[in-house]
Amino acid sequence: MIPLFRSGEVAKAHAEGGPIVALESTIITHGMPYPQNLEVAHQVEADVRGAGATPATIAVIGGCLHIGLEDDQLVRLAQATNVAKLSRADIAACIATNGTGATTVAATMIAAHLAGIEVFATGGIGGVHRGAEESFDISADLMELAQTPVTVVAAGAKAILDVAKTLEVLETQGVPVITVGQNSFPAFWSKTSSLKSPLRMDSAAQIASAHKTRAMMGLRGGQLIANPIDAADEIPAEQLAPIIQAAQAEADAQGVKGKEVTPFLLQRIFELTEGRSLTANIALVRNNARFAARISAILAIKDT
Ligand code: PSU
Ligand code: MN
Repeated sequence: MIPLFRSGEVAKAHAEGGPIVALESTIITHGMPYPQNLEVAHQVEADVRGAGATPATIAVIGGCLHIGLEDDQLVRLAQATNVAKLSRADIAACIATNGTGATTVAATMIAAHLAGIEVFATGGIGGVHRGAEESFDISADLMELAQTPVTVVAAGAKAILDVAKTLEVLETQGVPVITVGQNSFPAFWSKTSSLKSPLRMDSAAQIASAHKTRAMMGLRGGQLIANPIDAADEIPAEQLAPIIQAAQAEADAQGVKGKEVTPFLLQRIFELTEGRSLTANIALVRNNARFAARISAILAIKDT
C-alpha cells in the first residue's frame, strides 16, 4: 500500500464526496521566497474554501504522500531549504527512501489522481524551454497532462518558456488547451500573448462538462485550463520580454541546467522586476484557485 495520508478536512470532504482542489507544493518551496510563500499558501487555501471547496496541498513528507497538509506541516515545508523537487521520475523513489519533497505539476497530478481528486490549481505549468532544440529541456508536466485525468487550472505556460513550442507539444500529445473567456493564450504574468488559444470556453460548467465527456469517451489524460490573470494585476508582455531575455542569458552564461532552470529564472525575474513578478504571480495563483474550486463544485454534483 502507498502511505497516503489525508488531512482532517480533506478526509472529511472525501468521505462526503464534496469538492476538493489539489494544490502543488513546488511553488511554495522553489517558486517563491519565504515568508511570502507561506502567506500565499495560506491565502490560496482560504480562497479555495471561500469558493466552496476543500484545498488539498500535496507533498511527500518523511516518505508519506500527504493529500492536504496540517498547518504545522505547511509551515515547516515553507521554511525548509534543500527540499527535493519531485516530478514523475522521482516521486516513488522519494517515498521509498523516506524522503521529503515538494510536488511539481506532474507529481501533483499523479498524487491527486491516486486520491480521487479531479481538479488542480497552480500558477503556470512547465513546458518547452527556450533553446530546447539544444538542451532537450521539456517539462514532464506536458507528458503528464497527456496521461493523467486531472483538469489543471493555470495562467497559461510560464512566459520564460518557448510558449509556441509548448502549445505544439500539447497538441501532439492530445491535451486540450482551453482558455477562459478570451481568444488569446495568456502568458502567465501577462493577460495576453501573440498566440491564439487552441480552444476557448466561457464558463466553469462547460469545462466540467468537457472533463466528464473525455472520461466517458475513454480519452486518456487531463485538460489544461488557461485562466488569464486580471488586467489590473498583469505585467504587460512587452515590459517583461527584455527582462526574461536577460534572465535566460544569465542562466545560459552560468550553465544552469535541468531542474534548476525554472527556479533560477523565477528568482532572477523577481529581482529584475523589483518584486512585481511575485505580486502578479500571487494574484494569478489566487485567481486560479477560485476558478478551480468552481469547476470542482460542479463536478461534485453527481448525475442522478
Ligand atoms: N508555477 C509557478 N511557480 C513554480 C512552478 C509553477 O508559478 O514554481 C513549478 C511547478 O511545480 C512546475 C515546475 O511543475 O515549476 C516546472 O518545473 P520544470 O520546468 O523543471 O519541469
Ligand atoms: Mn526542465
